[in-house]
Amino acid sequence: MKFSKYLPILLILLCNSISGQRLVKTMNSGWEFQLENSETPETVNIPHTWNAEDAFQENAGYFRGKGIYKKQMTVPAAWEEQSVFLKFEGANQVTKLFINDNLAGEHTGGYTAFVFEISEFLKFGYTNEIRIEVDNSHDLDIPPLEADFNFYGGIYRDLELIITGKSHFNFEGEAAGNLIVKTPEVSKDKAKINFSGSLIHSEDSELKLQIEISDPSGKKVSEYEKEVETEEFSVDFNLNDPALWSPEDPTLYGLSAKLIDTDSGEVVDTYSTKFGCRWFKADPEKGFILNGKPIKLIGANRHQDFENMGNAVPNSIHRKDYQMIKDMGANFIRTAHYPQDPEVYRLCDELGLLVWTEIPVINDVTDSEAYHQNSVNMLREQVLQLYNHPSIVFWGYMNEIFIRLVFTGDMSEADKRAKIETSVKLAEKLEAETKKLDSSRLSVMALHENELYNTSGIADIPDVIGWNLYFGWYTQGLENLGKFLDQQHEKYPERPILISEYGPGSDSRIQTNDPKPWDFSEAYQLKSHVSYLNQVIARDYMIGMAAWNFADFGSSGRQDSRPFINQKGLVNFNREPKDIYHYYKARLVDEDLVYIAGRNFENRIIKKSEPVRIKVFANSENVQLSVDSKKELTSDVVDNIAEFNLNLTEGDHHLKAVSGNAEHFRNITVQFRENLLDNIANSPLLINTGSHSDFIDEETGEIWISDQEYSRSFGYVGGGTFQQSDNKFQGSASNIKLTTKEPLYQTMREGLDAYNINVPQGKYRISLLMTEPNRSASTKSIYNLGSDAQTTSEEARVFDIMINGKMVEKDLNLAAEYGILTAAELNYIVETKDNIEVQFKSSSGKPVLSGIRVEKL
Ligand code: GCB
Repeated sequence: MKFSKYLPILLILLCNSISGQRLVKTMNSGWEFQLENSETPETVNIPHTWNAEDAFQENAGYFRGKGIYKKQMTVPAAWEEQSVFLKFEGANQVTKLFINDNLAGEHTGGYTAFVFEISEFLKFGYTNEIRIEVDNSHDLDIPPLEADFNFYGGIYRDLELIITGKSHFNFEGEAAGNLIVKTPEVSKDKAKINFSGSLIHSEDSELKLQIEISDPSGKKVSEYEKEVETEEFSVDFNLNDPALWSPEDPTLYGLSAKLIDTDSGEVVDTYSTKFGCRWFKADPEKGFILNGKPIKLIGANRHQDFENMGNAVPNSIHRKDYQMIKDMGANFIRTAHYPQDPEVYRLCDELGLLVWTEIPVINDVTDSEAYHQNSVNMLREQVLQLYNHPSIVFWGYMNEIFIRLVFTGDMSEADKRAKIETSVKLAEKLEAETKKLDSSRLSVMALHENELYNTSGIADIPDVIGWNLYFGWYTQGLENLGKFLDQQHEKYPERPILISEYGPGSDSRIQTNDPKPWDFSEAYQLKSHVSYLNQVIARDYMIGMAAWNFADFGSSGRQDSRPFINQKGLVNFNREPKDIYHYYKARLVDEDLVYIAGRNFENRIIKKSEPVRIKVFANSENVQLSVDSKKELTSDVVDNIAEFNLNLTEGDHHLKAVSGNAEHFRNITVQFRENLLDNIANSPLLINTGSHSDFIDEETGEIWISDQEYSRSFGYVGGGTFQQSDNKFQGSASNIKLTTKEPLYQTMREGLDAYNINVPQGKYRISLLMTEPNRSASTKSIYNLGSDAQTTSEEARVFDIMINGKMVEKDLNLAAEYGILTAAELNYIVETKDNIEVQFKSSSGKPVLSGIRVEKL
């Protein structure tokens, strides 16, 4: 065969090219994994976390401890002439690497990369055992100490094996193999570039360093070649008329470097990176200035977890998220509350998103040398690893650092002072370290709404201040936002400020035309974001704003309308957009756009006298809406919303909205409340008692309509909407056990006398949905009331229920019989001529009713 005579040459070429290039490959697949407390190992792939499920389970307290990963690796004999490294893009939070039972490296911190050289531990030509122990136990010396998100444990980012020649670029230290490209001077005409780093020079070779810079089109624009004399290098380049990086035009330059063995000509190691040319500043009067032009930063925060995956998400999800953020028209992202996957920053460079990245020093500080040092290490790793990304403009190092202090009731004044002192000291260290490593970017910290940040002086430390502001949610009044900002601006005129977080929780299952704070409706989320956008855009001094949060995310301590999830996302945990995502799009993108709101509100069950309220998001001056291909209505667009009040008949209707060149369709169904009982033979009457919102059952599509007072047809008699005393939430913001329809049970009518339903003659099943909302309610049954009941501080809630005069529950104590915050559904069969009257009579405390279903049998 002709081919065979070339085979040796081919092999030589192949071996050369393998040994000549840096080889990088993932080591993600096929690990044996075992938690320290489990008996049996399982096989897993990286990215991996052991908390994807248990962080979302009842009585959370997800597992925080040690997980052990093992793998056999056959190491070719030829690698003895190479250097071998393992690179972790991230593992939460303390990692120990053992090669053949020898400790090869140890790292603290869950959100940055680290590299261990393993050459000296390997048996070349043999099978080697790799064991990795990762521990996410709570540790008072490691940030974050506590926060409103889950600290999922595991090797949750890619793991790479890297093979280079004996001489190679340096992997040691916090940069984890990153070599630094600086752009110390950039203008329209000229950019100065500096490339620096260090290398390991094996004794027996002469080396040269070759560097090439390519422009955004890939064309070589500059090069450098020199014998290596020292292990440190620093090379300057000049570019004329540089292409400037910006969100509209994210142009990237390339830099590639080679280490070449001078004698053999062999490339022993390579390194490549992208960088961009831009300049910027934060002006306390004019806001953010990029390449000489003001730009209002508008975008979102983003957590890194995803439904059913925890933090162990593949790069494809990072890509999807950032593409969605860009498509929304955002130009800004805060990677709250920690450095994210390396892929994230590559994406932000490429897509054109300005970035605030931060280290996870959140809520509280430990006054220990180790905590301070770990914080500094995290900061150094963040800056040195991410330095080259032109998208990054802010280095953040603290979030709401006094919140634990403010909310801890029993802290002594001396302890408070000590806490403030150590926090300020740490901030000073972190600021100094940031500036030492990178004086070209802006330092920033995020504060919660409290004057302590000003009085303690901590807010004077960074270049820029971000306020996390929840007016209209945690504190009263959306309109108070502007007042607060103006006061701050007036008091601290030299301080550039932005809003680093804002936004209410929302749940696609909760729909209303009458939104209220804390109702978790999509409508309130819209109302709140419109108001924030208007108030910030009207103020030139504001640098910008970042919504909290791009997506719903896991937080095991939370009990909102979906337990264990923070629901302030513009999109759901699975990234399905909520209405508000489309609103931002209409508000921020340039091309024609129109969207009929209410993807989860297509069934409108309204009073005959009420119009059907339709909101259309658009970015032109007006919107044309046609209904059933006939009526054509026009409405002006105000704040990117056109509103239509339609008088429609019962049944299905087809809506078409047109704005500029864009169109959007939605089918809606209208039913009149007055007719529901006439139709009860076909569909049960479902009422979300005690709530002004409709609740949509995701499993069945059934709609539990908002409550109404009885005049005729159906409704409550007496009582009020239940309001938790220590909480702004309408109803009880608590996980309700034994149901997935939490909001239905969370809201309730309390102290009612009766519920009337004027049904036609027949036989019915009445279901009463109830829960005891009071966490400390007495669970003593009525039969024990008396001497021992008096010893409990809480009054027992005990009541009778009668249906059409017949006692169906005597002395019902929900807490005693079904448990506190537990869903109870009580069903009764009733035959009647024309009416169902459910009466409630209290013996102690107020009766409650969360929902009522009337079904004709
Ligand atoms: C904040 C925190 C963030 C929380 C958010 C919230 O201010 O910085 O971590 O998730 O509020 O939803 O309460």
